[in-house]
Amino acid sequence: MNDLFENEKVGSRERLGNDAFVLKGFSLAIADDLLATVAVIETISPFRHMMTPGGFTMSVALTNCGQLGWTSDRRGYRYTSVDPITGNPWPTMPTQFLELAQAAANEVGFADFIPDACLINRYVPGTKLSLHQDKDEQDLGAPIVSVSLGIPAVFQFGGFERSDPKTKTPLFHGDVVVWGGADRLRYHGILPIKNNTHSTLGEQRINLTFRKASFSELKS
Ligand code: MD3
Ligand code: FE
Repeated sequence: MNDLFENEKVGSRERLGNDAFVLKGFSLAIADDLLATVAVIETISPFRHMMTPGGFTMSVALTNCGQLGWTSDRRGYRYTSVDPITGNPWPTMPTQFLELAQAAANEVGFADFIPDACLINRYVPGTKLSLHQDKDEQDLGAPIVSVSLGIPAVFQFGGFERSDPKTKTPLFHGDVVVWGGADRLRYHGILPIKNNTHSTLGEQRINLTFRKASFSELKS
């Protein structure tokens, strides 16, 4: 049902801003492989609900792969090379992930995107991600690439102040979004996920967010 709806737009591009694009269905052909790889990653670093510095437990469950992983606790948000739950490095970023992120960035004019962090968010119906900016990364010149899998979400895209007007964009299984340049620091969020079932993921949405968190080439 969702796949059918979405498929009518596969291959097209929507512009959300000067430097922000939705590539409809860009990852559809390899979506099953991506999900099989996420299943392996979560055996090494499981999904968990992190606590915000303000003391709230996030409704999104997350894990990471790559040299750096995004984490949150009472002391703040930051990137770490070690998973605080396992005490081990985050799982290596699969070549397939890296190549997908690179290809998507390249498609809209960001050449040579080499992400060192892939945050993997897991949503179930009712999960939301409140309006925020991504500013924990050192290299704000690099774009961010996001891959949506599973049940649909509505993405909110605002301005540079929390109160600025927002647009709403539905994101479906296989869609890839690239943000950079002028749009990199815009406020954004995910509205509460509606009840839905996806043919392979069931009542879940998985989002891969690729970022360049560090200036330096870290050793693993
Ligand atoms: C827009 N994740 O993890 S896609 C996040 O679908 C996050 O899980 C959402 O926002 C999700 O921080 C939205 C990623 C995204 C990331 C950075 C952005 C969208 C962005 C920076 C500027 C504008
Ligand atoms: Fe974000």
